[in-house]
Amino acid sequence: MSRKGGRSIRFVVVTTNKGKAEEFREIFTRYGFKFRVEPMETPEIQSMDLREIARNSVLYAYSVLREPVLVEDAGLFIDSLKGFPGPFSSYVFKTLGIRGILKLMEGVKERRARFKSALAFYCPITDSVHMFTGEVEGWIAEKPRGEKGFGFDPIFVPAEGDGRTFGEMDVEEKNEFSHRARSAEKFAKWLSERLVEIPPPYE
Ligand code: ITT
Repeated sequence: MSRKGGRSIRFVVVTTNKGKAEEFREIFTRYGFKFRVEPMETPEIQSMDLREIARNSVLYAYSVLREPVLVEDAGLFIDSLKGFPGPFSSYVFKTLGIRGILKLMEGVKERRARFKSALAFYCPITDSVHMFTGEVEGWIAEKPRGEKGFGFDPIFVPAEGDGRTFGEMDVEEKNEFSHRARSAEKFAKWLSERLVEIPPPYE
């Protein structure tokens, strides 16, 4: 088993996002997994469903890398904006940015929001995509706070926290609540339970 015996499938985490990579690293190192991060761009299909986007990207990544591979797609869903920016979060972050979102939220009292994560793992041994999801509820702060994390972290306050934004938390703290930590922990537990016999060349 991967955790006890150190026996684990080698896999590749494909992401261009250094913040994400750091969060995965903190979790997967705890499980003793053998993995590397590949900053490869994958085409993102247009879909309202993060799972469909992640599934498509992981199959593309596997077609290039030919190794067990993990891709995650995430987004910020704001209730009063009917779930915007959701699957468009990456594009909206680069265009409107945090300021743009705060502008759209000016004078809005209902500030509930959630981050969602869909993690897709393609396993050549089972020849299937295994999907894991995670969510965190919270609200949009009035002003950005904190320099840590990435993306919309400075304006997201997790409901289970102490009022600080994700931008004010270290990776370990963010990983106690985050959407990504939740999907990654589900994946990590699933993988730990299955790794008994790993055929070469994947061990
Ligand atoms: P890869 O696709 O290469 O992994 P990306 O940054 O494009 O990197 P996503 O499409 O999954 O990743 O993420 C979309 C955007 O949503 C991301 O750029 C951030 O702006 C935002 N986002 C996702 N997860 C976040 C988080 O934990 N904290 C803050 N913003 C986040």
